[in-house]
Amino acid sequence: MSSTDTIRSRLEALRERMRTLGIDALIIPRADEYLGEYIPERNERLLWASGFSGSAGTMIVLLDGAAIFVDGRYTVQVRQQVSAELFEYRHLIDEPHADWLGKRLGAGKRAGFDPRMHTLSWQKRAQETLARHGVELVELAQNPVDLCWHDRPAAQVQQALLLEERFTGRNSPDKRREIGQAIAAKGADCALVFAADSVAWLLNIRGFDVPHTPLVLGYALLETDGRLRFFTDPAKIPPGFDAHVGEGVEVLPESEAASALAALAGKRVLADPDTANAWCQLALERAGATRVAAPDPVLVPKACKNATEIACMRAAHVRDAAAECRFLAWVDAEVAAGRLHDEATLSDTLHTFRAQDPWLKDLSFDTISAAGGNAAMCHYRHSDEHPGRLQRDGVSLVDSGGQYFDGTTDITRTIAIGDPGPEIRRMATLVMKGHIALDRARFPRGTTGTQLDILARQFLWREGFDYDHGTGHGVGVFLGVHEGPHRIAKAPNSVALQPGMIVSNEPGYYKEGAYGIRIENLQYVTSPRTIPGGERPMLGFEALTLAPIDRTLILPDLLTVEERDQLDAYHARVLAEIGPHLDAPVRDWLKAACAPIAG
Ligand SMILES: [Mn+2]
Repeated sequence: MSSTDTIRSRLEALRERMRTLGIDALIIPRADEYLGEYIPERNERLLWASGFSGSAGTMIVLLDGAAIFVDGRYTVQVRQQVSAELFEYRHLIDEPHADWLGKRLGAGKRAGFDPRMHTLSWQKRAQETLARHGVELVELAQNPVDLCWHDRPAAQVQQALLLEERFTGRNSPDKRREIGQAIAAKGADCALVFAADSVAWLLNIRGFDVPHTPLVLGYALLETDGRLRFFTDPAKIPPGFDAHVGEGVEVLPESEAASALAALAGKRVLADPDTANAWCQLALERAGATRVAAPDPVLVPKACKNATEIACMRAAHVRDAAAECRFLAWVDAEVAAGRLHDEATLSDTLHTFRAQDPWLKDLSFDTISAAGGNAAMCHYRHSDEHPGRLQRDGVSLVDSGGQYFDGTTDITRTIAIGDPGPEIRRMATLVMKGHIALDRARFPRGTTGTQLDILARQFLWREGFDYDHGTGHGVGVFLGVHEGPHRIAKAPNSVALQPGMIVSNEPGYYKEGAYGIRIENLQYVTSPRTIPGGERPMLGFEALTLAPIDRTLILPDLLTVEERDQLDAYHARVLAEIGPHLDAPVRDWLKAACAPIAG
């Protein structure tokens, strides 16, 4: 059976269910009941029903057709993976799917959705939009995909890791007490801690349930006194867990969550409508509990890393940088020898260098290895069958990271292949200037990433250029490579940057069809310091990522003396800290790569 036939028969099976349920449309998002960035294979419902494997998208099954909504990153991919015979392609951002659906169905029709797969905020918005067209949004008790998916993979059951205090710096009872107090301060009796990485932080555990992020899937109810009920598969809980988390933690199967939520009648329960699924919050409402809508109380404390966590991140970054240096030296040598490898070989070779570290658990995301014009696509993923090949006199972009037991890394380097010429060098220098300006920023308490974003873009803006992605995202410690609540971006964000927060610094420039440039380091916010001669203490950044930035891409004349000094000082630090971890040939390469910029 061709894949179009497979999908056609799956759609027919879904339509059969829809008729039984009396619904005219079924909404299937690329999300699962835990609403995280990565989802296990058995929860890839959108992939099963459409063939689309991208990380964002929504499909709608109608009785007489189907549509798939993806954003600009996936307009090419969706046409390759999803049959045009069975689906119409729609733009997720330009044409919000609820509005499209309302128009398409018209008054009196019913659209079904699984409230476990959406946030409460999504549900409220969709309901409002559909109501304008007279369409009813109908909650489904069971997911039609699950009912039709007969060879669905079984759940992975691997025991969780108990992270010792030498990695976390704080025990679980201490964290739970602090968050409990924050919950009480919001006037709530308890909180639904829904995000799996928040639960992982609270309990000092990590798991194997999804690729790239070490999560134990599940969610929790936390009381103001620090008592916690964790709803997950108890088979994942290892011996020693009780002693590890201290008193007051109960592990229950997820099937018990419904009755636990129903028992909260009359209580005030804090929940984050933007991150927790609608199912949990609707269950609270129906039980007669009062929802206190507020951001996940774990987010800010988790984002502000303590001294132990920073020390662990530093250690992981030194080893990761050594692997990156071996890789960069290898690329240089191969290109010099006339061997222009393909994107997949670069990605695999870098993985091999990282995997020499016994503390590597996984990559922190699928490596972006993009040669030539492919790098102009910010979220490019090379194909293993037909990878692009390095092109002489251009650049190659490699964005990658590792999940080590002591830390998470995320680094992008843009590598000159031969002589990239004056245009690429000029654009790389403008990107570099922005990266340096953000790196050396000083700012008072209360400053947000939104306010700092222009530092990284100013040189591009001045010359009439920009890039269409954020400048920096938060990063966890052996946890999510993308975490909030802070970020550095044009979009308004009201969370101030606080000491210990880790954030990426990744300006770029992309010329469609031609080339792409991005320079990314992770850095953390340093404690307030009094500036000699100044009045007020200022926060700043310190780089965690320690790998050379390709100096052959930089036009020294476009740098100020301060910028040159800053780059030279960074490279001197890279050489001093990473050099001792490398053997002779790579160390010699690093010495040359870290030499001061010729003035
Ligand atoms: Mn990043």
